Amino acid sequence: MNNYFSIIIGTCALLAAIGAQAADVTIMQKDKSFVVNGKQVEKLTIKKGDTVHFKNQDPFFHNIFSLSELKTFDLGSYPAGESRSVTYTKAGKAEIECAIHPQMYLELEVK
Ligand SMILES: [Cu+2]
Repeated sequence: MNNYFSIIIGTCALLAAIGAQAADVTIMQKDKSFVVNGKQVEKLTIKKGDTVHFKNQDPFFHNIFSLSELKTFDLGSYPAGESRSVTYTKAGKAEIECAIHPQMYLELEVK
């Protein structure tokens, strides 16, 4: 009986550990720049499995795309208040850009 409970507890601990690894990272699009925790950023490091949410906080449209080999995507253009998300499942480096504002540029490192 003890072993049975050990297996259950062990499985729960393992699931909790897997769940804790993947996080949600919110990047604001504000004043035509990328902002994390109130600070303008041009570089950001996240963990493998993390989901990045790009939230438009400007009163105009933003776009999000990346041509990086790590993960190529174009999440389209979207208005104020909306957000788009992307999950990184592999480690590496990616460049994130906005097709509407060429000055918006973010170097993402996935560890
Ligand atoms: Cu933009």
